[in-house]
Parts: sequence; C-alpha cells; structure tokens
Amino acid sequence: MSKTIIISNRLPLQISIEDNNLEVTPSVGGLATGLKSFHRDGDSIWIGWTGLTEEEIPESLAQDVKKRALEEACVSVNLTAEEIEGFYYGFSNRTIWPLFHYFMEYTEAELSFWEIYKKVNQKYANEVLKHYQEGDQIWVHDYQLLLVPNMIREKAPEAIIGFFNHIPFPSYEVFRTLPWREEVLEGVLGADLIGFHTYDYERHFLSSVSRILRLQVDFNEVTLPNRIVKVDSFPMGIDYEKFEQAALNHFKNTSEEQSDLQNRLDHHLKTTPEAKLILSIDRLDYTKGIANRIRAFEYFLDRNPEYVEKVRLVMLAVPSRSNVPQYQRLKREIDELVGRINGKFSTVNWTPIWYFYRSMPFENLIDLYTSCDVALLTPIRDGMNLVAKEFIATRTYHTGVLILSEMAGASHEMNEAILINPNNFEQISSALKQALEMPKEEQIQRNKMLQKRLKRYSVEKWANDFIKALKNTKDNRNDSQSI
Ligand code: GDG
Repeated sequence: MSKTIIISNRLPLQISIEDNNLEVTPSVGGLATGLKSFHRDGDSIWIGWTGLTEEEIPESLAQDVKKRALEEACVSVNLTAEEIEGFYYGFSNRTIWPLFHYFMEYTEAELSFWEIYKKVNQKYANEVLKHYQEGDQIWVHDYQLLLVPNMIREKAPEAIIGFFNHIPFPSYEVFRTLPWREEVLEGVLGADLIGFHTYDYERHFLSSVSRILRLQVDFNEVTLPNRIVKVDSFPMGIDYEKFEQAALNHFKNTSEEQSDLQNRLDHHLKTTPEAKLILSIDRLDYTKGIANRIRAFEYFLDRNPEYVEKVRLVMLAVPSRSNVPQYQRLKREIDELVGRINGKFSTVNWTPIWYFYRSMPFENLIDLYTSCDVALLTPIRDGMNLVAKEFIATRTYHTGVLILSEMAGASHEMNEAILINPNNFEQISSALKQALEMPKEEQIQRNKMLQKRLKRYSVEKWANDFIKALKNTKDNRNDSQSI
C-alpha cells in the first residue's frame, strides 16, 4: 500500500535529554501545529530533525532517540552542530527567511552557508530515498528544503513529489538578487506540484521561473523538457474542531481546575471590570511587527487618554532563533519598549502591557484566546498567520474582534476582520478604538462569517486537497504517456 512521506526541517516532536532520560514534547510553530493532525490520522511517515545535534546524543541513547521518534511514525535525520549552524541558522534564517519576507537589508549572501545548505538538503533527500517505495507520495515542506525535490528526482525520476512553501514567495525584483537563484528554482521544480498559501506568492514564483530560467509558463503550469510542473495556491487552515472544543472545555472548568494564568486573567476582570484585554501571540521574529505594534499601542494611549486603566495589551512572544544576531537585537528592543511604555503609563493599579517571553502549553494559549476581547496581529510580512484563525475558532460566544495586518496571507480569507497596514500607527490606533467600541451584534455577525469559512477550509481539507492534486499530477502523467 502506498504511503505519504512528509519531510520538514523539524519533526512535529522535539526530543531533549534530562538526566540521561529522553523527554519528548510537541514542536511549536505553524507547520508542526498544522500538519500534526493530518499525520496522526493518515498513513504517513514524517522525516525531519529532532532538535538534538549528533554531539548532544550520547552513544548509549542514539537508538532510543530513533525508537522514540518511530513510535510517532517519525524518522530522525542526524545533523551535527556545524550543520545546524550553517544550514538552519545560516542559509535558512539569515539568507532565505529575510529575503522572502522582503528584509533585504538583513539578507546575507554567504557562500559557506550555501555550501552547507546543499549538503544538508542532500542528507534529507537521502533519508527520503531510504524509505521511498514506488507509488508513495512525497511531500516536502518549506524554505529550509528548497533543493530536496530535485535531489529526490535525480535518483527516483518516477517519484510523485509535492512541495509546499509556508512563507511568502517574494516578487521577482527581490528574488532575483539571490546569488543562487537558478539553483533554488531548479531545486523546487523537481516537484510535480508546488503549493503556496496565496495566489500572489504563486504568481511571484511563476514570474521568477519565466524570467530567470526562461521556461515556458502557461497559466499555472511550467513546461520542462520532460515533465510539466503544476503550481497552485492552497491556503492552509487550522484544526478548527480542536480549538473550538478546547474553548468549550475551558468554559466548563471549575475554579479549582483552571490554570494560574486564568486565575490571573480573572483577577484582572474582577479588579477592573470595564478594562478590556488586547492579545498578541507570535514567535519573537522581526517579520511579525512586534515593535511596531507596541509603538502603535503607545500612539493609541497618547491620543486616547480615556483608555488609561481601561485596556491592557497581553503579549506572548515565543523565543525563536535566538542564535541569530537580528533576533537578539529585536529581543533587546522589545524589552526596552515594553519597559519604557509601562514606565510611561503605569498607575498604582495598572500596567498597560503584560509581556510573556516564553512558550506556553496549549491550555494556556486557550486561556489567552478565550479571555481577550481583541486580537492585534500586525506582521510586516507573514506567509499565512495561523494565530488569527485560531483566535476566531475559540470565540465560541462569537464575540471578540480581530485586527489583522493586510500583509498576512490570512488576510485574503478574513475580510470581516479589521484589516490594517502594519506601518500606519494612526490606522492601527483607530482600528483599536473601533474594535474596543464595536457593538456586540456587529462582532457576532463578523465572527460567524469567519467561523463558517474557517470550519470549512480546515487543515484537514488543506492537506487532502494538496494530496489529491498531487495524485492527479500522476494521473496526468500517465495520460500524457499513453497519448
Ligand atoms: C510559519 C509561517 C504560516 C505559538 N506560540 C505557542 C504556540 N504557538 C503556535 C500557534 C500557531 C503556531 O504556533 C504559529 O503559527 P503562525 O502561522 O502564526 O506562524 P509561524 O510559526 O511563523 O509559521 C506562517 C505557518 O508557517 C504555517 O504555514 O502561517 O506565515 O511563518 O499554531 O498556536 N503553541 C504553543 N505554545 C506557544 O507558546 N503550544
């Protein structure tokens, strides 16, 4: 029987070693959260890195690491500390990530990063080839593995290969600045089907293919000498029921069962009953517009002093890529901004910003989603943004307002949110006022429409649509062979 082989940089589980014992925890992040349910319910294996470098795994535990991963139908790829440095922190996060998010000034063109990126992509491809059997579907994910599709194709020309890019694909004018632009495009074109979150990213990719590689592009097909590659958009959804159910369960909790965080949130409601909570959740990343958001909140308080003591920004920033200098600088900038604004506006009973710099368990995310009145998500660029969708799924009373950056892929499907330009503080400030004063009936009306759409376009549908389209490419290939 055929299976699906999923390949991503990280596995959906993270393994760590405490006192010579293995600890397995779920990975946090968009891709892992999204695909986990597809993997759990389907016939698939997942190939990726566990989070431990070869040097960190004592020989006595090496087999156990493999075994623990296999229990979850996962296969671990072994990477050394040097490989992680050059491939992950280097080329992936200092070259491709900033370039694809239009942060050209952060983009480093370092030859040694590129060399190691190629080597590590080959390692992933080799691991796939070990597990691949004819008839399997191979599904490669994201910007860390752009070369893997073609590396597999070279050894298994008949393989059915899909590639999905979780981050934006930049316009040709930006992409063309990459020194290794041809190799990157050729790497991805090893796939039969290439998916993006939005139609815009799809068009940008096709425009680069036609202008850089001079290949024939007809609507959404690229003609190679011996194959046709399909390119399409598949906006990723969430496990809607999981979030909705978690919110429903949350409201059933007795006061003894609820978390310390929820107690703290309740205390806020009791002591300042008219005060509203504004929520933001993201990885601490310069693409997420966290500094802009804090400045816009300051702008809002400056211009609307009647909201002092009446509103609070609850901000969860999850530590991410803290080895990369820009992330370290951003962390310092955010610490300073939060300190300055809390110093400027705090009163004896009130601090305007509650800032959490950590990862939280799922139950606490639900506490935050359900207790806040407004979600303020202001990425400068974002492939999709699942947090926006999760917030809406947890609003089981249909109240609450989402303010979302128009630079997030999710904004294309979420027109009922208040859409803003993340660089326009004045606009964010008026969006906050509009959200805080929005009549309940209007909130309910907007959310019901959003919920209906998100429920329908769940992550399960996203994955099934992609796999179905991938299988169709095989049928098309068979058809064209028989002509
Ligand atoms: C990339 C693209 C695209 C966050 N903090 C915690 C936590 N999370 C979960 C959220 C959500 C996920 O992580 C974050 O997803 P996003 O989509 O918002 O962002 P990225 O991590 O940047 O993801 C993005 C995505 O891939 C999918 O294609 O949407 O554009 O950049 O699911 O709930 N989960 C837990 N604790 C936390 O503290 N448990």
